[in-house]
Amino acid sequence: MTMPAANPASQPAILVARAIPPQVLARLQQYFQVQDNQDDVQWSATELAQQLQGKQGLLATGSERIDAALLAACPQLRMVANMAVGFNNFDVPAMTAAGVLGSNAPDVLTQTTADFGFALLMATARRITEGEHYLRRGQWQRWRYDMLVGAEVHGSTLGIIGMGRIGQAIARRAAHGFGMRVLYHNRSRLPAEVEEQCAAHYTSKVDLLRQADHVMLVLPYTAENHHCIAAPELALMQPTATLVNIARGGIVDDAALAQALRQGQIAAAGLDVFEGEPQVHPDLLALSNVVLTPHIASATMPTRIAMAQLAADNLHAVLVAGQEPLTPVNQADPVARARRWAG
Ligand code: 8YV
Repeated sequence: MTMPAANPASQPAILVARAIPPQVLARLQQYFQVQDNQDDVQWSATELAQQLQGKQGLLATGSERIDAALLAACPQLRMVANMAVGFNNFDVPAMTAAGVLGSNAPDVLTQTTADFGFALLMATARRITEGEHYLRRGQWQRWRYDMLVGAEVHGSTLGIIGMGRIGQAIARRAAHGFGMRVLYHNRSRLPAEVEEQCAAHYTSKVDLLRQADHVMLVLPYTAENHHCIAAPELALMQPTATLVNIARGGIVDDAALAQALRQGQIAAAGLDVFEGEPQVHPDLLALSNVVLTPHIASATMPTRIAMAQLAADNLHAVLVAGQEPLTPVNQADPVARARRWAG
């Protein structure tokens, strides 16, 4: 964003669905008539549609569902910019059919999220939170050779399911920083030079689950990926293995995972995302061999500012500069788009 629009009355109207970093909000206010939600009120779908009346743009987070009903109720809406790389809150075909553009926020969170994936892997394999709870409960009386022994991380085999930008950033940390053997499974195999940079070997999902000491999930949530890890997949893993999910709730069958952990079918899990979050399956809460975090993989302030700024830049590109989104997730149907833009 460079030049403010000359006449505030002619500025496009947008809604910012949740609280965002104030410096990004201030920049948006230079170009748009902004209705913000810095109180971070969580609206129902009906309330969101009400708040969106007369707005051409929406800055959303992963929490707002953008579907056919909302789009039909908001005929002036032209563009939704998600402050998240994942966009499973978008019904993309419905947006495309309605002539509404969507964007996500890739790249800006890749390294931060990969750092967190590694932190969760380390905490899970080396039983860090379990150790802290043990200490805080006053159970640490003396040293013992087998007290809270965990699994090796360095030199072990990491299996990554979902080898997009974040998966690749994790592979580089694993191979080059920890001397790990990296296996990956992905919808499509990566070009040879990318495999080489990541020192990663393509395998089937079954072989990956059988061979990996640690399995990391970094794939997008789609209908096909629902319960990609459920009882049959957990049964393939080693009893000493750990599972880390930094992708999305619903990719893992949380009830089946709790059972596998309880029965010692796998050793431990690190979870940043949950089915039906912010609710967490009670069986997971009851287990000590799970590290649980509240969907914070991208939570550093520089990264959250960059995510909000990229969403703002996408709105600016479309609604102020008359360009295409910088990081689009769809190409709106041209006839429906022309109709909406004319309305
Ligand atoms: C967000 C995420 O914090 O970008 C994503 O896809 O999962 C997180 O970084 C969350 O979706 C809120 O928008």
